[in-house]
Amino acid sequence: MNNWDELITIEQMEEATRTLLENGEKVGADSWQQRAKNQTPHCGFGESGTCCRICTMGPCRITPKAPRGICGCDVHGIVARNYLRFTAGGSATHSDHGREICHTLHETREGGNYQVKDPEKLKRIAKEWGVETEGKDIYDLAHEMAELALLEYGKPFGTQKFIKRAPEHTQELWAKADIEPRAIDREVSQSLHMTHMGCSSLPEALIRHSLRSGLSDGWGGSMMGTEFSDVMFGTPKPMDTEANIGVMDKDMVNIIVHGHDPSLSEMIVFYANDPEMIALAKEQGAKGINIAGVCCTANEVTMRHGIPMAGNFLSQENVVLTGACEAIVVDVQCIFPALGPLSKCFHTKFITTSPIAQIPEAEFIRFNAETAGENAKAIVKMAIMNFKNRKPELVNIPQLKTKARVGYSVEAIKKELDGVCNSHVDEFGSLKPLVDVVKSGVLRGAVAMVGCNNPKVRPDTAHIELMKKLLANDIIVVVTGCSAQAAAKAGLMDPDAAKYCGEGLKRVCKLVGIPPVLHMGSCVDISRMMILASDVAKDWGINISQIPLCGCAPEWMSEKAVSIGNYVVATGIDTYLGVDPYTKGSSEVTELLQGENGLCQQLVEAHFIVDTDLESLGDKMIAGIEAKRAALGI
Ligand code: BF8
Ligand code: SF4
Repeated sequence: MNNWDELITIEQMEEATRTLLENGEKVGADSWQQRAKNQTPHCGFGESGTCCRICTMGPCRITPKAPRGICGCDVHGIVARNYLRFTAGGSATHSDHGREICHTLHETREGGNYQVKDPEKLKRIAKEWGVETEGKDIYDLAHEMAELALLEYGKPFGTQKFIKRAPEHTQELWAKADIEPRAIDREVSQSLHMTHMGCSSLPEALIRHSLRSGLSDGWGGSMMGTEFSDVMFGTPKPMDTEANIGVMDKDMVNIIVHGHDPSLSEMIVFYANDPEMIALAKEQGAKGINIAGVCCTANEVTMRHGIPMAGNFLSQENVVLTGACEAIVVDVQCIFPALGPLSKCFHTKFITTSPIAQIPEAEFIRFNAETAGENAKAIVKMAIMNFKNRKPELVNIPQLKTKARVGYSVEAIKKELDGVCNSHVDEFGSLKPLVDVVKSGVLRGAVAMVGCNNPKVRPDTAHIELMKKLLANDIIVVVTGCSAQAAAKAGLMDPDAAKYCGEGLKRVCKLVGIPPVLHMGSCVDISRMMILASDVAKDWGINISQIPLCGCAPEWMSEKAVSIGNYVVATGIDTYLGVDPYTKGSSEVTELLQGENGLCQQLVEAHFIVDTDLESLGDKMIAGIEAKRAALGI
């Protein structure tokens, strides 16, 4: 058993994975570890961004002998076009998730499958948007707001409503740079238009639009996804839970929820607690029903219900390899197609639920708002009835488990601080105490650590090692996505982990009663981080770019992560990447994105820093934070 006082090490996690892979070998299962080997080395043109297949005169690949594509596009145009397309893929994906949430909001009914759980938050947003709330039925208001929110996707004129939340200076920068996000679908469509054969090949124009497309995600689609999820499912508050593969239970029916959209997982969680379902599970010989999550779905349900986190992106196969997973239920994004054939090697039911993510060798149960209750019940029942099909000789649940305190929405962070300092600025308290401890140097600054796993980086190592280094240097870490789960799996979300921190951070954690790594949610919830940064800047009276703060995605892999990177930089926050965004083939594009005086820096006062060396990435972050402090004279 793990000793709670110790962090779980990467080696322990790798050893657990090794035993799981052995389990897989017994039944002929494939694994990402093997497939990554088969795919190595990767295509050098793809990795440097210098292959264009936008039209069928190509594909054109740029070499010293062939410096231009057939149409005459040079390497810089090709790399920049690829970068914008990559960004647009991410903006579309996050924002479409947000759109689904807005549709679900439109389906809320008194006593229905979906309800308004945080009416105060809905009213606050309505006021912000200039919508009358007085005397209105809360569901009428929800439907009106849902329609307005859906219009944010395609309105013919104007810009995203939520950009008004940014400090004035930031808004001015966006206006001056002509990157204020307009309708979300417009920014995504324009990205495809600009990169169509025979349109833009000017790198500055393509990168500038990448920032705009990213902003339509972070301050548009993602922010609506977060805010209206809170309205329907509740705004997260601190609560205790557990993490790592040992949260699966050999005596229970294990249902794993995986994907991103909380509309599905909320319902599954609800029916897993239904006495009728629990009784059925007992009839089938199980002690009960155990729900655990993988990827951002895990983050959504852990933040609001304290559901344990079984793992992150590169541990999604591990949950099936335990031989104790009755069902893995997925909605959208980051789902390995490998789960189809893998689940067939075990008794696991692999259930897809969204027309957006349809996968071979899965059972498809179409989930929609009107029938959500029935759908969820059918899925839970299917898992229960599958318990008897387990093969006991294949059950192997590695006993790795940590404690984690989660649930740090911006509202919750303010409340926690207020509990200590009684500064009562608005109904939630204020960020002033946080500003004061940063000013005084008790905390040196903060890092927002986000993003995925990627086989190009030893899984979770970059997240965990960088966090440890930052914490030791009195830098507080806020996390989302798979980075959050990496932290939780290691034990860094246990409030006791404060003892690994520098003296200043240790004191703050003890005083406020928080862990040194704060779980802020899923990847769409990086919008929470944007609000936090904005509010800190306002409370401090400085610009976002002056705060001793940076973003970091050390193991990122997806298009969504690039979209995020664009809006975090566009918000004025330097962003450190541990994996290259396929731009190294162009010195010009590299300079525009990463130059200390490049285009991004000039337009939005922040830029990207790419370094695949872990130590040096960490050193650069710390140096960056110290430089911001020095510039402020603190
Ligand atoms: O949206 S961090 S692997 S799960 S893309 Fe995916 Fe990356 Fe995980 Fe969530 Ni985000
Ligand atoms: Fe080649 Fe130009 Fe066509 Fe791209 S758009 S494939 S560079 S001809």
